[in-house]
Amino acid sequence: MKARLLATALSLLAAPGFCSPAFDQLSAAAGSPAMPAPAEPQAGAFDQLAGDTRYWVSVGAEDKYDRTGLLEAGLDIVELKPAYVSGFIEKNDLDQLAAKGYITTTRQPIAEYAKKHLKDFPAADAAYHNYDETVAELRRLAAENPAETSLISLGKSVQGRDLWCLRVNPAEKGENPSARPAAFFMGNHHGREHLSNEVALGLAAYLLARKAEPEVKKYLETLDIYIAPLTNPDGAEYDIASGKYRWHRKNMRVNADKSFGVDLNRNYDSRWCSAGASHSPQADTYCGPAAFSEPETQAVRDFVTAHANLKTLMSYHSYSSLILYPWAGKDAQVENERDRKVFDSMGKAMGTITGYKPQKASDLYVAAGDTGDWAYEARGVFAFTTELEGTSFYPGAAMITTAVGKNVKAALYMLSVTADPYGLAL
Ligand code: 0X9
Ligand code: ZN
Repeated sequence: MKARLLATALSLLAAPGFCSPAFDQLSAAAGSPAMPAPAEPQAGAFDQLAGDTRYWVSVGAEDKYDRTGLLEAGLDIVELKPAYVSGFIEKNDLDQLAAKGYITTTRQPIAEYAKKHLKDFPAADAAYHNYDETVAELRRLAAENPAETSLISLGKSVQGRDLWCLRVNPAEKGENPSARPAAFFMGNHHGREHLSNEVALGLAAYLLARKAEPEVKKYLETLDIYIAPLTNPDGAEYDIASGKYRWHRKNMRVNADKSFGVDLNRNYDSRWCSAGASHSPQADTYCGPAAFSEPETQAVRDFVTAHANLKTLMSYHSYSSLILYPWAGKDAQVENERDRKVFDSMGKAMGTITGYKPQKASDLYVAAGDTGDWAYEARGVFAFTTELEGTSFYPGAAMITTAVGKNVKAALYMLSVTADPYGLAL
């Protein structure tokens, strides 16, 4: 692996845009004196990151196997290019990367990175909904559409916030069972992915504003629709609590080593922590002490388990413009041919509608314990992950309208096949 990654790093250096730290790091890997340790984050202007020991790095990675290994080494992959990836990593894990054969081409304390990428919340991004505003919007939608909706809590977060879910079904309310085929849309499982909350909220608003139009009316008359926009409320709130973003991905569990946060999308009981996740509590890809150790994943598990009528699921994330489907946790396609046809066909259709690229999740990297793998494995649900568009977790308010527009169309497609997904495999 070392030789391969070294070749990757050399090719990176030939590319424009790579500066001297990359060269220094490569020299260090080849046996020259090590690059001096970067300055620690400065206190002051970036107090929201005080004590945050993560670095923004770029690391040579040629394929999904390299990327999977990097996730296991604690790298939180945020951006992906053919020859390298970029993302956040704890200083302790960064210090181990060279010994594991990885070549780091850029490295920057998160506070330095933040200086170039920071946007305030909510001043510049007031259109985004924080927790209270999300709850208020869900309550408004429920109050204005009492005949069609009910509001349920899927459970509570580590810090005691409710995971609210709007049920759209005129025939049954609250926890009442329904024989109708069900679809579940969830957002913001990762704290900093605020656009995913907006897409789920936008979908709820769209369906109710157009409840009298023939297509939506048909879904309201035949389906059981659930929308939970904020499924990691503590993480999303922490990300914005200081008024400046913190790039916070995980929930707010206080770990055994006093670090905080478990990656909810590595905490499901499907090949838990077997690939693409870290056992190190400080890592952004920390899978937790056990599968389903977290109340937020327990809540999703209990909801999915209690609703045998569930046929389809969409978990919104950001960013990369992708439509992902199982398997994520192993380097294999779904074994059952009919199921595979359904996944392929739905993925293609939603890819065409959104312009996002459909692929099996493990083609990006192998990462076990995500929502989709578990929901499909445990309950046969056709479960997808959408990585919304953009080039940042904080793409600005203008992107809400475009992302909601195309993803509502894809959601309508998902609803159109929820009654009979296997109709796609005939
Ligand atoms: O890594 C994740 O949890 C998801 N990407 S994100 O940037 N939103 O964190 C992708 C999950 C899909 N699973 C795999 N690609 N294996
Ligand atoms: Zn995510």
